[in-house]
Amino acid sequence: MKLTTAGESHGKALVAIIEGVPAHLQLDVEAINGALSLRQSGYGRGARQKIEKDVAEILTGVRNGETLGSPVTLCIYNKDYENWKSSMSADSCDEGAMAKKALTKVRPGHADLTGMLKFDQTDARNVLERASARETAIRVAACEVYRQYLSALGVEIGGCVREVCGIKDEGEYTLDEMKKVTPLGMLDEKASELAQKKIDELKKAGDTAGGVVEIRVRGLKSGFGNVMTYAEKLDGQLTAGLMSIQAAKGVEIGAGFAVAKTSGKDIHDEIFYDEKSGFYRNTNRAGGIEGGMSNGEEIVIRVAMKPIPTLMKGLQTVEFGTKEIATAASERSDVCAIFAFKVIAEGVVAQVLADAVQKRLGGDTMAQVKARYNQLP
Ligand code: EPS
Repeated sequence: MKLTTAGESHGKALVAIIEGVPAHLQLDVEAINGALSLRQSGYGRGARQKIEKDVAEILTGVRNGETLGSPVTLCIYNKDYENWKSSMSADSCDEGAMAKKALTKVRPGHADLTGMLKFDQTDARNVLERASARETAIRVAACEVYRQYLSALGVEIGGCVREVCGIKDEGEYTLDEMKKVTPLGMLDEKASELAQKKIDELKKAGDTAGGVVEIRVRGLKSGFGNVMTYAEKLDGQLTAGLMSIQAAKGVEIGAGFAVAKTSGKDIHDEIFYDEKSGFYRNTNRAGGIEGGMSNGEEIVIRVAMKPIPTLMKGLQTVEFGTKEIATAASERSDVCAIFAFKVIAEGVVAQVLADAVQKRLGGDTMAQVKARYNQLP
């Protein structure tokens, strides 16, 4: 299933096309819009979310609530476009309005400078409009289609926030507990309170915060992904998918970097068998993936998000035209978008796994996919 997204942050709309969705997947549009409103929420979000109320419109590929097997097109109209028409219109922009919105004091950590050099631009707006995490609105909508595909097979995804700017939640939680919605996505109340205070302090200082999210998947049978070809390894695909999220800087699967701190005896999950459960393990340090394939245990992934690079109190930089020392541009920004990051990461995990399932099983209809899935051990 191939996903393409398009759209500028302050352009008319964001669009996604998904090819290869089997026919007869019942699409729950309310759930798509529920995921969109979750993505807009969370402590530390900025003023743009007060303007937008993201709602997805299905343009193609669905009839009477069911997919047809044709490309599915989703669209979210940007309400803010009304305020940006004169500088963002596809045909005739006003030169003065474009100059007013131009960004040349390139932001460290953002795509501004490298993008301008790559695409031969003198205004970073021509890069940042696409680099912006606004793109994740339509990605979340599209990923909800993949999530509903997995859900039809009994595969569930949940997540929580594990860290914000050094404040950690190290509690042990089940996937069901992770479904609880909290202000910051952190489940430990004390840690969440501390993190919210930290966000308030950073806001006052014109600064931003990142964090770590944990994503879990329950119910995926073993054998998805492929040990035989490096490109099809499931951990590789998950990592690539998650690293494509704006601001992602690191991915750990299972014990992750901790594997380097101990010996093989303490890190590998011993294998057991009984008649009722078949093969099983009592530990899951592999995070549900061995040899690049799902092993039937819960998939456990952590992703690190860097602090958003648009700081209200800008860092030192160079003005693109004059090459003089400057303070980086400070556009309206979120202080911390870790809750949104969690929602997006869950969606991306759904996308990668649904793709792996469809690739292995094939099928033109959901009935065929389900029958093939149910036959697997
Ligand atoms: C975002 C919308 C953007 C930013 C943010 C994510 O809106 P605007 O640029 O109009 O304020 O709030 O994007 C960034 C953090 C960024 O660096 O571009 C959204 O809808 O998620």
